[in-house]
Parts: sequence; C-alpha cells; structure tokens
Amino acid sequence: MPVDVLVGLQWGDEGKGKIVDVLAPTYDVVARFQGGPNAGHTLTFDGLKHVLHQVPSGIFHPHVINVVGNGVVLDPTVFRGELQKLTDRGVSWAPNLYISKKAQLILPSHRALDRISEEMRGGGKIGSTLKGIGPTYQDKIGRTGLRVGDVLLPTFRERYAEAVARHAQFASFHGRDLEITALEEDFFSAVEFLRTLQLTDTEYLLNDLLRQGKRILAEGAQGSLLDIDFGTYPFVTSSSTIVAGACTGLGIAPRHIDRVYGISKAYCTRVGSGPFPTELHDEVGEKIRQAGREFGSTTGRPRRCGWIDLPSLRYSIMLNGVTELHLMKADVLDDFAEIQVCTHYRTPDGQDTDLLPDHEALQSLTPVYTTLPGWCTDLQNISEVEKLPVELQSYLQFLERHLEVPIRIVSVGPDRVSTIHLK
Ligand code: 2SA
Ligand code: MG
Repeated sequence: MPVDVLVGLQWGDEGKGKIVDVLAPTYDVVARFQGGPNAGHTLTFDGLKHVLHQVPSGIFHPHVINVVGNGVVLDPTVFRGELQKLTDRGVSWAPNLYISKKAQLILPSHRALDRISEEMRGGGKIGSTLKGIGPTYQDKIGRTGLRVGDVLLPTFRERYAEAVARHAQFASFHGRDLEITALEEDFFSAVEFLRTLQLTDTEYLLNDLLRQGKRILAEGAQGSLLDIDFGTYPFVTSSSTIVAGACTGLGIAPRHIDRVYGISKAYCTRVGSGPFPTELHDEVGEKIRQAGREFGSTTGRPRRCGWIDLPSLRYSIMLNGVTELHLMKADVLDDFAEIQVCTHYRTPDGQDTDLLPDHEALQSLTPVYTTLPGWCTDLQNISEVEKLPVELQSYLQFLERHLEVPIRIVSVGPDRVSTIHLK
C-alpha cells in the first residue's frame, strides 16, 4: 500500500491539522516527518478545540497508529505537557504512539541559543518561534546532536553536560549566559517520562506496516515557502517541509509515495519576517485577520494577512507534485464583496513574471490582481457542493484553471464537519 503525504503550500497555518483529522478515518497510520514544537495544528470537533505541536494529528482516532519520525526535533518538556493535556481530556494515546529513536532532542540550551541567535541578528530577525528548532537542526547537521534513543543510555547525563558546555561556550563568546538552570529539573523529569514511551526504530515499524498493506498518511508541518532549500531563505524554518522531507524524515522510499495533498488557505498569511508580495497593510488585511482569527497557535502572534498568491502556489505545487488541492477557510471571505487573486508579478522595470526570485528581488515585485466577485453568503451551514454559491464555484474554477490541479476539499469552518468534498 502507498504512503500519501499532506503538505502546506504557503507559509504554514493552512489548516493541515484539520485535514489530517478529517482524512484519518481512512488511514491506519499518521506520521510526522519534520519540525517540532514550532508547529501548531488545530483540530476542532464535538465542541472542543485541540492544539497539537508535536503529537501527530491522528491521535484522536483510536484505530490510528501515530508516529513521530526521525526527521522531527522533539522537546521532551513540551511533549509531556501535550500528552498530559490529552490524558486530561480522556484521550487514550499510550498504545498508539511511537517515537523514533533517531529523532533529535531539543535541549533547554537550544531554546536559549535560539533566543541569543535572534538577538544577534538585530534588524534581520527571522521571527523564530524560539522553540529551539534552528539550533537543534544545526547540531544534527553538525553531527553533535543528542537523539531520542540516547535517553536510554547510561551515559545520557554526560552527553547532555557535554552539549550544554559547548552551547555555553558559544553563548559566552557572544557575551551571553544560557540561563537554563531553572529549566533543567523539568527537562530531566520529562526525559524520565520519555523513557517510558514506545521509543523505537520507526523506519522498520513503518515499512513493516506498509508490507502488511496498511495505509500511511505523512503529516507535514509549517509550509513549502518556509522550506530550508526552496522557501524565502533566510526567512525560513530549518527543515525540509516539502514532500521529499517525508522520505528522509520517515525512512520511506520515494516509490511508495502516491497521493500528495496540498493545503492552502483561500487567502494567505505569514508569521515572522520575510517577503510576502500580496500582504495587505490596510483595513482589508485587518478584516481578514479578525474574521480568520489569524493569531499564532503556538506563540499567539498576529499573523500577516493578504490575498491568495498563485505564482507562489504554482511553485509549491511543482516542488511537491501535488495531486489534489484542499482550499481552507473559504468562510473567512464570506463578507467580502470582491476577492482579489494575484495571478502574476510585475518587476520594477515593467516585466510580467510568475517565477519566484530570491527574497531581495521578491520584495521588489508588485502583485498583479484579477478581481472576482465575492459570494456574500454564510458558508458555515452549507454541506453540499450543489448548494455552494455560484461566485465561490467560479472562484474554485478560476484557481483550478490557473493552478492545473483539482480542488477536492473546501473547508467552510474550523469544525471537522464543516468540510465539503468535491467530485
Ligand atoms: P522557527 O521557529 O525557527 O522554525 O521559525 C522560523 C520561521 O518559520 C516560521 N514558522 C511558522 N510559521 C507559521 N506557523 C508556524 N507554527 C505556529 C502556528 C506559529 C505560531 O501554527 O501558528 O504560533 O506563531 C510556524 N513555525 C515556524 C516562523 O514564523 C519563522 O518565520
Ligand atoms: Mg499552525
């Protein structure tokens, strides 16, 4: 059986968690392959809202095996907190959760280094979530990281002390202190807790399940435009957020990958710094922010808002080989008489282009818009395709024509049930 992969096509927060939750009943396994506590996946059902950071979004379905893959960076303290919250809500996660022994551990000193690195950037801040993501991936690539499996070794404390000494040296070189003593007790008790979980070589587990004919859904975090290679570098995260990351982040061969679900909002948002051609700095942007409740689910930061951007979506669709598109938060545009769609960019010397240049040049492009009529209808109570307003149907057709990918799901509200399947 194949592996299907779900990825964000914008700068994150497209609504990936909701779609994983909607699709989970048709899968046996949900696996996270990159990122860590910087992610915030929101799921709403039965009148409750759940925000997951490191736990895969299949956890609410008792038949689904949830895997935290080797490509993930895991913060034991945050992880324990998340699982405690699930326990408090009566979710039985323990038998269904496996963690790769090869996933990297986020230490308190990584979080401290994240803060110090951002301070040192002065005006060029990335807008990191400060969860220690960048410094942990730096240690991974530098071959000095600690992995989840290391917590089982008798030498773990020594390995930890060596890593912290190295981090302290870096900090003191820049005239800073790590200031982590207060966090260490909590960290070590979370490590004790981690030892009690199912830590394993998940690449074997996943390939065994594939051989048994089980269906796997790989759940991406952040978005393609935050990808370490193809995103708006350097204003990106430190992992491979595109489909290719699912292979290295889970130990699954490319030939097993079948469907690729690309998730996009009906408009566009970004948290943190970096270019965003269609960003709105006016009352329209503010209206989208309020209607869409566009505040970071991990940090609470207001998200930057703007119109949908087709050149950047085409780029993400190309990188991921998207086979179907899911359009999220269409209901947020319910009260707009007109909807703008950026079809291409114009360069400072008047040339039209739909290619994404490096971030310096991207900042100098002007988006060129086509205006479409809004639907001015409350979508939340619509559950059938036939009842969708004609203006929304035209909007969907316009997007399909310009993106050359079928739209298979339209989301019309945060709840699991507010999901319309097309075709
Ligand atoms: P980091 O923390 O080093 O990975 O940050 C680097 C950049 O990546 C962006 N980033 C994100 N953008 C959108 N959503 C993310 N997750 C949270 C959410 C964010 C939040 O779901 O809302 O709560 O603020 C996420 N994670 C990383 C980040 O803004 C930097 O631009
Ligand atoms: Mg999010």
